[in-house]
Amino acid sequence: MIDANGELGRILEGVPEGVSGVPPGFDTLVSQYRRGLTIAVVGRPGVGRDTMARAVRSRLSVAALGPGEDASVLLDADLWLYVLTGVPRADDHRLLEELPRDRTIVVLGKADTHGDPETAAAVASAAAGMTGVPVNPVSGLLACADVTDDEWGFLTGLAESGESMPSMAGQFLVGPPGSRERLLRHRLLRRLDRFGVDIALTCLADGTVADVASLNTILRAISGIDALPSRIAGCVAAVRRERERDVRADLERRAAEGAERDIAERLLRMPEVVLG
Ligand SMILES: Nc1nc2c(ncn2[C@@H]2O[C@H](COP(=O)(O)OP(=O)(O)OP(=O)(O)O)[C@@H](O)[C@H]2O)c(=O)[nH]1
Ligand SMILES: [Mg+2]
Repeated sequence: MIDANGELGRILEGVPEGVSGVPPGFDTLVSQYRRGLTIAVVGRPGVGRDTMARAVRSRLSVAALGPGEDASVLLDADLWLYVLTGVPRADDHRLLEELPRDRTIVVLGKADTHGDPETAAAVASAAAGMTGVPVNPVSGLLACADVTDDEWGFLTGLAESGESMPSMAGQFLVGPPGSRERLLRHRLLRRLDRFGVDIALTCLADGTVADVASLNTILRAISGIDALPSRIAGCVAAVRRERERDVRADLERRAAEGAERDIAERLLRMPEVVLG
């Protein structure tokens, strides 16, 4: 632990009082320590990692790296968001074991595909039992659905004509091939999937939503994404410890290399830096 009131702590936290500011050459160390939190979204291929990364970026305003990133960039993340789509398989257990437990959040992604929130919660709870960590059901798709005015107008028309979501999603795809109607139905299925369209039509039919903004609010609430900030907050202390370890390693390297030995050694010698 680095004592926030000691010289190094003050430099890192940007409290110049009592110290002469960031020593020359040490500004990258400080900016590395203070950089925003980055979450790497990981899991088996096809589980919805890209969509989940988009949801975290757009809904939680936290930097999220998707599967397209370089392995080395992913390794630099502060936290890992591990996406399951059911109870964990052998591959999931193996991948999870490689991640630091105190900086990994596990979610049941594509939670909407379980048909109803109770079933998704039951699967998440079974997955939690098998992994030994909490598992939140989250639908990345619904979290960042953002129904457009165009889609809203179309959905309103469907609800007015008494249409509901068929049990087989394919049966929703009616209309002449290439027509606007068929195109919009296709787009809605791709962007909201069966459960999202069902929710939209149900809410329109029973008058729960009066405009597109309230529909988007409901979709976001159902998505489960808003349970993640408290899970992230629960990992912040571990992230801080990891960054402090990085600071120590950087100072030790500088002291060994000699270029900034004096100041690096001084900062390392401070009693506030507890070894180990
Ligand atoms: N219903 C539903 N579908 C989803 C969700 N998230 C992703 N999908 C769909 O799952 C498919 C794969 O999504 P991606 O986000 O690309 O998943 P990925 O893990 O990056 O997969 P690859 O790119 O195939 O490796 C797409 O068709 C998405 O629309 C979700 O929360 N709910
Ligand atoms: Mg993808």
